[in-house]
Amino acid sequence: MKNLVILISGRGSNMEAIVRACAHEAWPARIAAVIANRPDAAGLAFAASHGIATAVVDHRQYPDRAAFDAALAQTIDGYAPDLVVLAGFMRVLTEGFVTHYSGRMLNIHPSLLPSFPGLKTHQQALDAGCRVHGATVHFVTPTLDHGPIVAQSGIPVRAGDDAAALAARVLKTEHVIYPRAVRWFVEGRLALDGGRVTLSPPEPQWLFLDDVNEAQAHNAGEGA
Ligand code: NHR
Ligand code: GAR
Repeated sequence: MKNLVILISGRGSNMEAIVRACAHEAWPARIAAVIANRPDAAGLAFAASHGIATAVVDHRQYPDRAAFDAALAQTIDGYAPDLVVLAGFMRVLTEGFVTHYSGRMLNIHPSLLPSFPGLKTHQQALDAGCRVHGATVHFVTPTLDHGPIVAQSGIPVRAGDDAAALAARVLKTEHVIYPRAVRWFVEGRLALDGGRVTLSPPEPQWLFLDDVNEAQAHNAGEGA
């Protein structure tokens, strides 16, 4: 049984997708805690209502990033995690913190890395005239949004899309690839080799949500 600790900053829909998949697919894992850096993070209520321990480490209560990260690590380590999952977590983490969780911390970033690290990724993709956009699950390394890639999802960019439309379409794919990637970790199927990830036994580490798939989902009554 592996212990997972999930860090959120807001809505927590990726956390929710992971909690549901863990329960429905009976992973050999438990969500030991959901921790937020904001007391008003909406996802905390979902976690609490599912009987999951919650905690808040408010970054505004600490003089600097190092002090915040030390307090956060102490709270996380109280739950003895095998894996730390960043799910819409919005604070950049110090090198010391990241090193402590080396090889056992995942993030989902809303772009096709290595394009568009950082913030406002959907607007960045529009401004660059991208025709394909997406999301990336990666191991967290000290360099922001640069860690080894575990899974990626793609979506088409359509005429008339704005950042909100792209964010919504990408988010649907995040809810598929992130639980899948966390499950691979839980099952002990991920190995790190020279900055690259191998999955064994292999299966596709990508998802493309194109018009055909969306039409099929819609016809099946699952469309938004
Ligand atoms: N920390 C390290 N060291 N490495 C990574 O790869 C990290 C990380 C911390 C968070 C998530 C990341 C994303 O997926 C993540 C990956 C926040 C910012 C940011 O600039 C950037 C990237 C990510 C998360 N945050 C501002 C800050 O000053 C605050 C923004 C806000 O509060 O809204 O920390 O995109
Ligand atoms: C997701 O799209 C995630 O990829 C992104 O924020 C959203 C969080 O949604 N993450 C970042 O931008 C990290 N900087 P959620 O709280 O509903 O999971």
